[in-house]
Amino acid sequence: EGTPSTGVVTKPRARTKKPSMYRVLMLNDDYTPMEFVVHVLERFFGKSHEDAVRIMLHVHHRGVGVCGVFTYEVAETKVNQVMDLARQHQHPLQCTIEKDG
Ligand code: TYC
Repeated sequence: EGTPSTGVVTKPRARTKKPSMYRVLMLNDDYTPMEFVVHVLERFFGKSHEDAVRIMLHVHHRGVGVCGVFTYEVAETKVNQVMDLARQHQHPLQCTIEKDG
């Protein structure tokens, strides 16, 4: 009667939950040069030149766009890197974080 024993013992996996993910959003403004935004997307978000141009134009036309999705600490670091470089160049470029999902 019952399931025949195989002698194989399986250990229940300790439950691990996936970390919450966060979108880094880029906001449009009237002053930051398009080439600067493209450079930021290539340098800090690892985008190809073609993808960087596409995202920049999306933001330019729609007002906001997603640069990438990261864990909170990584997203925060990216935002700080973008804002620091923008400040150094005296561009008003703004970047924010929002929870994914
Ligand atoms: N609107 C800017 C311009 O016309 C370009 C721009 C694109 C600025 C994306 C910010 O996140 C941005 N020079």
